[in-house]
Amino acid sequence: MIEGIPTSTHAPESSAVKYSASVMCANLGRLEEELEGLESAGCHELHFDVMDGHFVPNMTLGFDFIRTARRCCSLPCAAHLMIAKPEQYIDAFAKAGCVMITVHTEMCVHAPRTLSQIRELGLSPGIAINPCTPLSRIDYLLEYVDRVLVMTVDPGYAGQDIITNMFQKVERLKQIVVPRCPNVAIEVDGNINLPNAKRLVASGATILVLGTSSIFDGQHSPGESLTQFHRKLFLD
Ligand code: S6P
Ligand code: MG
Repeated sequence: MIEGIPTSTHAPESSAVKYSASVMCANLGRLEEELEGLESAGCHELHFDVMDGHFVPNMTLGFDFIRTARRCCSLPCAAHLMIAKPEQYIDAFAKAGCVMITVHTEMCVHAPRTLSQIRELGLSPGIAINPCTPLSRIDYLLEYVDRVLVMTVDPGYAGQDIITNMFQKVERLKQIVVPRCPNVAIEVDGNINLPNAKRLVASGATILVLGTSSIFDGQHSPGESLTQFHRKLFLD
């Protein structure tokens, strides 16, 4: 572990920025090795993208995969549900071992109820918002969540380019969140490479979802890539 990255067991709360590793971008043939390496390098949590082929045109990770992956390391698991009717699946994701569950505002007809459902299970609720959905859509939900996940690409796939006016969206969100709900984290997801991460952190992002643009490049070990990423983001 490199100096400067707090580990999950060494006061991650003191860190201004947390790293959430997007497991769908990992080399699944080496899952255990990659997740162990990320934990040793000081990664804060695992990010599981769950897609249903309805809300987004792709299908990905489900309960069984999460249950298996979480046994590879002791990092807390966050589910990013890109699915229709998320309220029907909260219990199942809790049972699979997710301690943070984020649902999309575009898919929540009764969002306060769904977010309370997550909270009542003793889990941490989050609300996600698509690039073209206005922030007003989540204004009345801030008191129900621990995090707002700002999609910086249209959800569905890894490896896309950031939608550049998302920098401004994150800045605006910070202006709303900080005076009202200072403990609500701002998470960004999609093409979080080093230059984009620098701008997004400066704009107010506090959780970075790291995928193919940073730690899962298919060449280097994700743990070593995280160490380098952190060093270049904060220490260089
Ligand atoms: C996209 C999904 C994301 C991606 C991640 C990929 O729908 O929610 O979590 O897995 O953003 O990272 P990258 O660096 O390939 O864009
Ligand atoms: Mg995601």
